[in-house]
Amino acid sequence: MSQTQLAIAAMQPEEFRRKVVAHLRSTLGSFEEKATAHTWSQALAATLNEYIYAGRSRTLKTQIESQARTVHYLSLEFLMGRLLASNLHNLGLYQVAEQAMALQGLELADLLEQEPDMALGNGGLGRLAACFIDSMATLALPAIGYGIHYEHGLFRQEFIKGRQVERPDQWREFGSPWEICRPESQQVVKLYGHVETIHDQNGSRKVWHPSRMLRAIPWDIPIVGYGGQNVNILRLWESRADHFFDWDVFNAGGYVDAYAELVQAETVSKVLYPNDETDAGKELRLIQQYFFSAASIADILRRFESAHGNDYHLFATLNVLQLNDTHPAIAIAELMRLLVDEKQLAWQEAWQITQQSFAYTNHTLLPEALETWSVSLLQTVLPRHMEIIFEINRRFLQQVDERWPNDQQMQAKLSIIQEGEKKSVRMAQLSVVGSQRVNGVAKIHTQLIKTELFPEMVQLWPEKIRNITNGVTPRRWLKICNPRLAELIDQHVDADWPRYLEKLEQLKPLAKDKDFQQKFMAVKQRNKQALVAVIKQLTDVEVSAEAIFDVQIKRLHEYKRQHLNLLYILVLYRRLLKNPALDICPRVFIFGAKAAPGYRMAKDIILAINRVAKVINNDVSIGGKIKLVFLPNYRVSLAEKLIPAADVSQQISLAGKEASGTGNMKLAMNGAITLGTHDGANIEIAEAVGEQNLVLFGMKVDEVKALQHSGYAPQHIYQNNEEIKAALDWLSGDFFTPEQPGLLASISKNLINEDPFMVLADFAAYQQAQQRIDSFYRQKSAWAEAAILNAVSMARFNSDRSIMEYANDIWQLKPIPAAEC
Ligand code: DL6
Repeated sequence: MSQTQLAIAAMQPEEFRRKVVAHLRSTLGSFEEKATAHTWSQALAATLNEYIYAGRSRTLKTQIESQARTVHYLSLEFLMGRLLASNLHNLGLYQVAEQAMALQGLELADLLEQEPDMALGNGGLGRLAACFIDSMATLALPAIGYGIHYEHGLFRQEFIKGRQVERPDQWREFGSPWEICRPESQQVVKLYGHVETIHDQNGSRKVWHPSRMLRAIPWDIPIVGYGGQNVNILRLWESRADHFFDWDVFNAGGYVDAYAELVQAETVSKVLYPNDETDAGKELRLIQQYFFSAASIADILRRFESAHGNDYHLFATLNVLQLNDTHPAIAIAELMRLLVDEKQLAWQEAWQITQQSFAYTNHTLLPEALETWSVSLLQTVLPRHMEIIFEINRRFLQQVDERWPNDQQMQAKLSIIQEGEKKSVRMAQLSVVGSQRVNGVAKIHTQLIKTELFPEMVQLWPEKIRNITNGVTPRRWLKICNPRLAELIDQHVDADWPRYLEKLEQLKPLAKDKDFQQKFMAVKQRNKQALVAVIKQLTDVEVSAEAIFDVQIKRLHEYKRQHLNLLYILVLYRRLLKNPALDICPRVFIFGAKAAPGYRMAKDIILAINRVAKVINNDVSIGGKIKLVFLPNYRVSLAEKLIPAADVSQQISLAGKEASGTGNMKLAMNGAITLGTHDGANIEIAEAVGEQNLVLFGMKVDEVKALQHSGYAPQHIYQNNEEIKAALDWLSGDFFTPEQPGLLASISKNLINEDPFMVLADFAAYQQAQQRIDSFYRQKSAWAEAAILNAVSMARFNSDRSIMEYANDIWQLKPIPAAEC
C-alpha cells in the first residue's frame, strides 16, 4: 500500500465527519443546522477533492518526469453518470463516509441521490468511453480523455400520454464540484475562410485565412483510478467567442447584434447531438467534431513542444491518439495541416508521423451510421482540410493502383471520396487509411469488418485490423451498484476482486452449493424489492418481486428489436385473455430506452409499449400474471438500480447488427440470464458462461444473409401465423388506443411490409426461447446455479482486460504508477 492508501485506510469516521463539516463551513459558507442534502453532498465532494487533487498532482508529476508515452482518447461522448459514489469507492472511503454521515444523522445514500447524471453521451459508445477512462486510471496508464463540455447532455425523457417528450438536460445547472477550469490551457480554433497558395523561392505553400475563430476553454474532470493512487483527467472543451462582444456596436444600441457572435460561438458546445446511429449531416455537428479535435491536438502539441521543442520525429513515439469511432476523424487532417503548413514538415514525413500516431475503433456496421461529410460543406467550413483529404486520397489511390493496376472499380470502392452527384468524404475510410491500427469491438463484429466492410484493406494491410472485445468496469457495474452482492462476494474472495475479476472464478464450485444459492438469490430478491419501490415511484404501477424481472434496457432502435419483445408480450396477453388459467411464471417486462428525437419509428414503439402497458397493467382478468413498465428517463443512475434486480437480460438484436453491446455484460455480471441472439458479445458471453447458462435463439449471421438473398417476405409469416397476425391487427386497431384507432398502426404496417430487421422471421424462435426461460426459472436450483455462473465468469468482460489489450496490442503503453511526492 502507498503512503496515501495507508492514510486513507487509517481514517476514522469521526475524523472524516469533521473534515466534511469543515468544508461545509469554510468551502460552502453553511453550517450543520442549515445545510440541505445538496449542500452536504457538495461538502462531501469538496472533502474528496482534497484527496483527488493530491492524487492528480502526484500522477501528473510522475508522468511528466517519466516522459511517458501517453494515449489521448478522443471521444465526442463520455456517458459518465454520477461520480460521488464512484470516487468514494475508488478512493477507499465509501464505508468511512457512510459512517461519518451517520454520525451526523445523515444517510449517505440520500446525499448520493442529489447528484445529477453527467450524461455527455448517447449510449453504448459514450458509456464505453467512461468505463475505459476508469480502467486507464486504475491501470496507471498515462492517458487523457478529450471531449466536449456540453452545456446540455442527453435530453431528459418524459412521457406524456405515453409519448416521449424531450426536455433539456441541466447537469450543471448549479455547477459541478468535479470540474476545474484551466484557462491557461485554452486554445483558438479556426473555421471557414479561404486558402491562399503562396509561391516563393522555396516553392509553393498553402496559407489558410480563416474567417471565424472560437476559443476552446478546457474543463478538467479528475478520473480516480481504483485504489486512489492514480488520477488521470478527462479534458472537456467549452466553446466561447474569440473576443467578448463588440463595445462599439453595444454602445450604439445594437445590443442583440453585439451578442450575436457570442451566442453563435457558444452554440458549438451547447448540446450533445442526440442521435445514436445515424449520420447527422449538419454543419453544427461537423464544427463540434472539428472544434474538439483541433483543440485537443493543439493541446497535445503544446505539451509535446514544451518538452521536446520541434523534434516532431519523436511525436509518434510519445503519443497515441485513439479515435472513438469516426467522430474525431478530422483530427487526422488537422495533424497533417499543423505539421505540413505550420511546422513546415515535408508531406511524407508528416504522413508517417500522423499515421503512426492514430488508431481507430469502429463501433458500427450499419450503413446509415457510417459517417460521410459532403465535400462542399467541408470546403466551406474547413477549406484547407478538404485539400489535405484530397491529397491523402490521391496518394492512397496510388497505393491501390499499385496493388490492383488499372482497376477503376476498386479505386471507386476504396476511395476516401465517394463520387456521385453529391461528392462526400467517407470518414471510416479516412480513419483506416490514417491509422496504424483499427479495431472492432467483439469477435464477430471484427470478423464482419474484415469480410464485409473493409476486405480490401485487409489485403493491403493484413495486420492493421484487430479485435478488442468491449468490457465494463466491475467497480461501477458490480461493486458500487450491487452492494449486497459485493458483500456476499467479499465473504468468500480477497477484497481486491473489483480489480482482479478473475478471482470470482473461485466461486464456481459454490454455484451448486444450496446454501450459497440461497444467499445469492436472497440478494437478488432484495434488489428486486428495492426496484419494486422505484417502479412504483416512477410509474405508479405495482409489481410483485416474486415475478420474473425481464429487462430490456438500451437505446431504442429497430435493430435492437424492442418491438420483437412487444410482439411477444401481445401474443402472451392474448393467450392469457383466452385462458386466464394459463400456467406461466408471473413476469414483469421492464423497458428503459431513449429514442433519438427525430426517429419516428423508435418513438412510435415507445408509445406502443406505453399504451399496451396501460391496458395490461389495469386488466384484472389476467390476475397480474404479466405486468409491463417503461421506466422514463433511462440513464446511467437508473441502470445502476435496474441491473442488480434483473432476472432476464434481453439482448435480441438481429444477428450482425449489434457491434458488441455492453449492457449484456453488466446484466450477466449481476446474475441475469441472457435471452439473446447470436450477435455481438452475446456469443462471447455464451463461451464464457457456458451455453447451458443462457438462452440463445434465432438466425445466425449467415442465415440472415441467406434469407435476405432469397428474398424475405414478412407478409407470408403474417398471413400464416395466426398469433402474429392477430397481435399485429390488434395493435393497429382501436384496442389499445380507443380514442384514436390506428394510432399504433405504423409498427404493424412496417413489420408486415418491410420488416427490415426481421422481427417476424425470428419470432417463432424467440417465443420458444421465452418458453425455455419460463420453464428454466421454475427449476429454482438450476436457475440459481446459472445466475451464479454468469456473475462469476465475467472476467473477460472487465474493461481492465480490454484496456490492457489496447495498451499491449495497439498503444504500446506501459503503466506508470504515480509515485508519492
Ligand atoms: O462499442 C460500444 C458500443 C457497442 O457496444 C454497441 O454494440 C454499438 O451499437 C455502439 N455503437 C454506437 C455507434 N455510434 N456511432 N457511430 O454507438 O458502440
